[in-house]
Amino acid sequence: AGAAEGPGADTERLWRLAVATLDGNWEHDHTVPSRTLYPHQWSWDSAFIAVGLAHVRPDRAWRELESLFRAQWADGRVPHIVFNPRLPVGAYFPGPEFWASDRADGAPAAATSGLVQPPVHALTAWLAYRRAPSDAARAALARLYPRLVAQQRYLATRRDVGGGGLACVVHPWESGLDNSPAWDGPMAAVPADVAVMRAYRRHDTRHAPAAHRPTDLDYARYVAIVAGYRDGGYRDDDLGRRHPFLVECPLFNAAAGAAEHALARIAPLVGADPGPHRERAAGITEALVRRLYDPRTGTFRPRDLRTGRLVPARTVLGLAPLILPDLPAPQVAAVVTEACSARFGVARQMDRPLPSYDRTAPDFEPLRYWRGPSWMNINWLVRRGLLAHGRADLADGLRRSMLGLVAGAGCHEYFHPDTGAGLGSPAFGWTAALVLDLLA
Ligand code: 9WN
Repeated sequence: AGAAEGPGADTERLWRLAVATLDGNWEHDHTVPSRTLYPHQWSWDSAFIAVGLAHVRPDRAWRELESLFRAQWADGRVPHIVFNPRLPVGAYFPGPEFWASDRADGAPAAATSGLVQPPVHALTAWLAYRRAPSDAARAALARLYPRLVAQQRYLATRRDVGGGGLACVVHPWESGLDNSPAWDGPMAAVPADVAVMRAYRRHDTRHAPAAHRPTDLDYARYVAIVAGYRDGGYRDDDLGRRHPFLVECPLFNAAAGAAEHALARIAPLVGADPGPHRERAAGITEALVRRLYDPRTGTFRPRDLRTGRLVPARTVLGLAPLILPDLPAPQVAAVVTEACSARFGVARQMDRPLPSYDRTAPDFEPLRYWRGPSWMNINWLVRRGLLAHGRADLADGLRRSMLGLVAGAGCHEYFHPDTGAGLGSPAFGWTAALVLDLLA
């Protein structure tokens, strides 16, 4: 699309569309991912959105992050949803009454979920600051710093269920890639009753076709896992013995590693010592390679802690370790090979967008959410990884592909991986934000 050619009418049009989308989704102190599908505040959405806001409304970038971190729990966890009390019951399922955070120890005053999402916040806070440095931005960074450190500490201590130096996710929602084929194996072991699920009313399928969303069986399991965790007070002790879903995810842990690298950059600005962050970053990279890299296939894959095995599915999660600047050369080469293979098709000149799943797999589903469609946040992370490892040529191909998607379909939530057609929410926060970052 013309937007890829640099400044011009199309660039101007995309810029205005993205700014209008972010403005339309702004809600008193945060940005909703989507007015229809996700009308509350989501954790990693806010992180990506802050990057885009830094280009146009820097004060809002800090309000976005600070409102999220105000809902941080006493143990350091940053909840994946902060509920807006102004919305009616039923605005989203599962809503605050289901999560019942008010009955859990250490929960904040606001109603929240009890799960987390990939910790991309330190990275995006750093990028937002670099984009628009000011005294106010530095003061916001100084307020956020101890909270970002606490977020990392929670993951490194309470969530290292495997004991090998990586954090585990306790629910597919925590991965951010809810129904990725990566979770099929671990999810199959979760007992769930679809009939019980049907007693609830799903909210998502009122706003998007059911064929583009997770299935009822997925939802039955999502709800069952939350119910168990909630009934245990969202406590993390003894998870290995009692929790049905425990997985070490390469994207989640790459985000945690990138967070330590970012904190090492932030620390001197706020009068803190970067040394411990550098050490922890190195530890995470080493653990990722040791625990999640499979030399036989040359891929990073999630480890199911219940079986001890790496999951077989080759998903876009496996490309995420590229965001680690200290990823060793053999693993960089392997991930680039995987990215450029027929499975994912990254190239200088891309003929189709980057899919969320191996497009050669027999169960590749081009319409169903994280089982095939292309997503802007993942594209953005992979692009950053390619830039970090000297592959500006491939990063540029990805950038043009991303801009082409939005030029053709608008700020959709996800895109058909063959046709580029827009799917899910048509006015999606992080798509708008990350397009601004590409255009700036
Ligand atoms: C559950 C908000 C969120 C994203 C996730 C995406 C989707 C929620 C849902 O929407 O998840 O958290 O209801 O499907 O999978 O990555 O943060 O945009």
